[in-house]
Amino acid sequence: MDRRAQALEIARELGFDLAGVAPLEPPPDAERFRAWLAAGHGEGMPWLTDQADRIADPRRVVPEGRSVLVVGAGHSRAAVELAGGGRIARYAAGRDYHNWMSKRLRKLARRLDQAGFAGPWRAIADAGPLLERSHAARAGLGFASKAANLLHPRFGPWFFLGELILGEELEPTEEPPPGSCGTCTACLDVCPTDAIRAPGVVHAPDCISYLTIEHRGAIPHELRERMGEWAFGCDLCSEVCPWGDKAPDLAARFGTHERVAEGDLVSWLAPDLDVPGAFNGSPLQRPKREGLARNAAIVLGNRPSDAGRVALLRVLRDDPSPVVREAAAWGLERGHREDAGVPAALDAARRRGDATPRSDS
Ligand code: B12
Ligand code: SF4
Ligand code: SF4
Repeated sequence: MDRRAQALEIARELGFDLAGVAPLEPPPDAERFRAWLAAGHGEGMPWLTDQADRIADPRRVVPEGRSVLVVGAGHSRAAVELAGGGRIARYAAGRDYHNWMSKRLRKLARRLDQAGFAGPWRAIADAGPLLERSHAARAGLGFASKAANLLHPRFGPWFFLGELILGEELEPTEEPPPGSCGTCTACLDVCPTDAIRAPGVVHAPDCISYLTIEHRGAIPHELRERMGEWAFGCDLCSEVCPWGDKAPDLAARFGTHERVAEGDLVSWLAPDLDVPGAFNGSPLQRPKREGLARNAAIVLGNRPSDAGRVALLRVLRDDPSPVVREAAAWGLERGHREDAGVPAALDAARRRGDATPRSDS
């Protein structure tokens, strides 16, 4: 067996569904990435701009590196809805894939080391300075799509990526699996915020995934109704993609976190919600308490209920965060304008200055 086949076999033994090799050199889409940043599509994520040179040329990250072993792990499962309403992205329903991926990449490095492959062993899973989809396409894990997601004939868009940088020059994998979007435009048509500006080009500041996970402070008013039921992430452009129709059910792989299985959006509004404790091991920790409560207030406005109204009124009066109080005012205005007690509470909030957008906390 040649060296590349041996390395890929070890990756599959460790439970990765997909594996391939790309050379450690500027990824095919490096210039596209720079143009994307220059056009403001990455606004709000300074870590991308700050590391742009390293991302566009990963030899700056690991000068002794020679190859990138790219792996993929499927996470397809049925849609996830919280009790009482509110949706979260399927990838976030269970255990945090970053931990899953990082642990296995470390194991992979150990196994390759034992098998005599040369380091350095730099593992990357999402947060590292690498244009993952582009290296993954080069390594044969899938093909680029109009939604920007990398698609695979078996998993559609429903798979995560991770990488291990080796010090050994392995023969790159051949071409990506065949496939293309063809004339389909379903993802462009379904995106509620028109964030997919052109095929393959997502304007992150308008993407619900960015707004609900990465964005700090108030969410722009004009995008709130369009968030609909999405309280964390968004799967719409993946759900409509015909390439994902036959993906296997892998719900058991990452499981379902108990706060997702049993909790509801109203519980996200508790002023003393201990997010690291309540969402231990879950990706839902990322927006912190303020972000989760802000998202919940907006979704409860879009999908009104009695329990939501009571919780929003309490938040408007008492919540320590001005961002959350303002989101509660918006939610009440949108979903409960005429309901008993709401106009008076909104008047009082306006007098205090709580019903105007704030991004300062
Ligand atoms: C920043 C980021 C985001 C931002 C910006 C998204 C974006 N489209 O750039 C936000 C917060 C919005 C986001 C959202 C999501 N993300 Co994200 N994100 C990243 C991150 C950290 C960097 C991406 C980046 O550099 N973007 C810059 C652009 C230029 O690069 P790119 O989109 O990767 O480039 C490809 C396309 O643009 C395409 N392309 C460019 N031009 C053109 C033109 C044509 C004609 C075509 C066909 C294609 C094409 O080619 C490139 C290579 O494939 C990566 C991890 C990483 N380190 O790479 C994860 C990553 C891309 N995200 C991922 C996921 C799962 C998501 C969500 C599905 C999560 C969710 N359910 O809420 C959504 C999907 C939104 C979408 N349609 O892209 C996965 C994607 C897996 C896959 N199979 O593709 C990644 C790889 C994380 C991981 N390790 O698994 N994400
Ligand atoms: S994740 Fe949602 S908001 Fe973002 S591009 Fe896809 S459909 Fe649009
Ligand atoms: S929904 Fe259609 S256009 Fe969008 S990524 Fe999937 S195949 Fe391509």
